[in-house]
Amino acid sequence: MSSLFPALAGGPAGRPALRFGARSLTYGELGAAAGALAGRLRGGRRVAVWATPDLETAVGVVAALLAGAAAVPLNPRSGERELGHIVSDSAPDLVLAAPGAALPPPVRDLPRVDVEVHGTGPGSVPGEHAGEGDPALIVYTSGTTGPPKGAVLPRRAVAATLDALADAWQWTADDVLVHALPLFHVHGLVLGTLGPLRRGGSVRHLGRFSTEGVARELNGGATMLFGVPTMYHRIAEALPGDPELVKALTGARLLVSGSAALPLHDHERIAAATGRRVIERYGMTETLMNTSVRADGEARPGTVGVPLPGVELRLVEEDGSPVTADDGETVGEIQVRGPNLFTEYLNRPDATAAAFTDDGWFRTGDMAVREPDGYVRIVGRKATDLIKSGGYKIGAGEIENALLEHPGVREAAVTGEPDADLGERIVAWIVPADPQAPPALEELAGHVARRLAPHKRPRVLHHLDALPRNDLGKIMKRALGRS
Ligand code: MCA
Ligand code: AMP
Repeated sequence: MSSLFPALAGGPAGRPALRFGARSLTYGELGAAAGALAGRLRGGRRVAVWATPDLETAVGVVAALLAGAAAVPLNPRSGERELGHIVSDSAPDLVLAAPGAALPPPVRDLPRVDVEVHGTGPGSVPGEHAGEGDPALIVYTSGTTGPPKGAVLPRRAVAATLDALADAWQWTADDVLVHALPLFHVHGLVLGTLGPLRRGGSVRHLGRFSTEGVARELNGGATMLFGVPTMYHRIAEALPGDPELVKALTGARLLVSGSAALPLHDHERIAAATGRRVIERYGMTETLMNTSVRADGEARPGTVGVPLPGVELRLVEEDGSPVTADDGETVGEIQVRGPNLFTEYLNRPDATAAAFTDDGWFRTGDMAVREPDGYVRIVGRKATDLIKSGGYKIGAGEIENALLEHPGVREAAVTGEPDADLGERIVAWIVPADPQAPPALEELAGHVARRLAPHKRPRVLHHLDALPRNDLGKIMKRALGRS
């Protein structure tokens, strides 16, 4: 198949490719380092990558893809429970990590290969011996219940989505992207890292998000910013007192938000301070990118734009019939079809089958309306048990299960409630085992953070005498919070 990274073999070797903090690699250096590592990985099937926000993560993933293996990015902040599940479910041959990175137990037991970023390669980048249907990445994503599922993303999907975005955003080798997104999800890894490398452009990763970092890089030559709404919210808050940030956003070629809805208030505050419009795109781990406001189109706040080239999108009624009225009012579930889709949930044929209609459309679970001119406006989600906090998707069920493992918890329910910064915040409702000594929020937050991941921890806790249940014993979450 054609290469995922033509610029690695064909472009000018001195061109900047990656910069993480003070460390950087040109295309020549990246080709040498990733090429050498790919030589060691050749013949491998699947490799885990300890996805810290470092050069090594980017080099490790590129090397895996050059070798024709699938990369399984691991969140280094995940707890033992979550890492244990991902490692046993994906059964990687080995783990790639930065030299010196401390790996916790379930990952530590895998054969380890350190990623050397200044390795000397064979002088040429190896050809990519993999078919377009072969897996490129396995990215774990939460469902309403149970542990996260591994979405198997073929090489075709990565290439298709990045090329469709290049078309929509006029994204070229001249672009310098800045972001601070985690590298174990699609947004930061596929769009934010593989995207610039496929174009032959460059990326500067901030390591950790700060408005100062965004201002510094955009004022220092970066052209594009990618972020989740929480980041744009923090930018909107900082703009009135930060002329450098105003200058930075004003001068950027493209400001893109995704992973959750950017509230209109933040859209408007940014536009008022800078004269610039943030554009939104809509995607999902399973589908990569589906729609976007185009760089040459009208930036219409509150919408996620139009389907990307190659993506078929329809809205469907409750009974499965397609919505025919593009009237901006009729709500339906978004279903998509195209080369950007995943192939399956790893080891979960049941879940894979349930995710698709008989005629091959993927059910996103997102509810939307479509304007007469095709712009899509997302209005909600089908599942109330999915929470989006800081741009992370979090299943209520997995947090409830973790809470129930705490000795102080007899019953637990988890909901999301609006939060100006995070979009939604996680709320835990528990019936304590001992009403005289109910566990405190910090205790339960630490418990969940250690088992699952810090972003899954509850931020609000309510103690109840009993959970509201219907006649069948099912918890009535809608009744929570109204008492
Ligand atoms: C706090 N911390 C704890 C605890 N409490 N650690 C352990 N135990 C505890 N009890 C720590 C955290 O680890 C962290 O450490 C710090 O306290 C702050 O945590 P938190 O409040 O959660 O973080 P934040 O500063 O509020 O983060 C906001 C953020 C983040 C930077 C916007 O939410 C983020 O990076 N979001 C991006 C999500 C994303 O990329 N989603 C894409 C998936 P420390 O201070 O050391 O950091 S969606 C996707 O891919 C689809 C395809 C799409 O459409 O994009
Ligand atoms: P994830 O499963 O973590 O990949 O998150 C995918 C989900 O994020 C989608 O199903 C949407 O609910 C949500 N999402 C992504 N981008 C947007 C956006 N621009 N506006 C609203 N929701 C979004």
